[in-house]
Amino acid sequence: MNIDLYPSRVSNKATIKERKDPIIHSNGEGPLNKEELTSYEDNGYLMKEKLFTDEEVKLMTKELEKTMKDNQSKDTADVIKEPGSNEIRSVFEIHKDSGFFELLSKNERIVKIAEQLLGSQVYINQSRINFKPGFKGKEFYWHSDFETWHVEDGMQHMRAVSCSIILTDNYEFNGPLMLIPGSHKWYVSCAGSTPDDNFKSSLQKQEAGTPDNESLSWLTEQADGRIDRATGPAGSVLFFECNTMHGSNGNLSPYPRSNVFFVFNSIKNPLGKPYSGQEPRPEFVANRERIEPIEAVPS
Ligand code: 6CS
Ligand code: FE
Repeated sequence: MNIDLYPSRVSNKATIKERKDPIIHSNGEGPLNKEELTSYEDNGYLMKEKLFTDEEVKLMTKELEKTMKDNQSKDTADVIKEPGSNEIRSVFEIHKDSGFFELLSKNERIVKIAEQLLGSQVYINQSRINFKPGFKGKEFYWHSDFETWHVEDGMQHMRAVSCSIILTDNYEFNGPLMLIPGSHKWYVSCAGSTPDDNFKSSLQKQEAGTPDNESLSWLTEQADGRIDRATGPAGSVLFFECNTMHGSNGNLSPYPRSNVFFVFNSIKNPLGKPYSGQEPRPEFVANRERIEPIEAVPS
């Protein structure tokens, strides 16, 4: 097993450690300019407004609705329902649909930025659509994706980036992603342990691997009390570093907050044995089989 640089869920006390990996793994060449790279380095995320046109968003929305309809009556592990309702919360592994979303996951406008940030060729570690329907879309509690991908999927280094394509306008009031700027520079080693088959509940409501109040308060203090919200029009794209602390409130508005997430991982950082010592999570949530580098498709 690779050396565990980021132990977590190994004691009943949370601790905060410094990040060991670089944030930007390349010499900076690529589509993002200097101030965008600096903003990503400092905050741990970057919003690219309207990276996709309204025409393209219309196509994506049509595919989103089709995906929702096709999965509504499915009772499979990769279709997650909202707690307490039959509303779809997430559909995973949409990049393997050999159709619209597979092509979108290879779009050069997002792949080239991922390669610039990760300093290598990339592959999709995980993909999903989070629907967050109006009225029924529940919260995603604060967490670092990397903490889960490290402990439960054996991702050794912080060398992955989530690319969230906004499909329906993300307003202040329909449960936008919230991020603690600068939180990616620290690693919260969470208290507690990992229940067996944790993914069967954590994708609906994450408990294990969530930071304690003291650590969260400390992270927001380092950010001078700032908590940012990733609002923006459909077609915008949020890139957020794998270790940036984020979460989102429930959606009490009539307006859905649907985003497509492609998690790009460096081909130099393939998943190994879970550091929890448990069985690996299933393929739909942690891709181990298809890790050939993406050939970006011009668009
Ligand atoms: O466990 C995971 O991989 C998923 N859980 C959350 C809350 N965010 C990342 C990912 O979708
Ligand atoms: Fe997450």
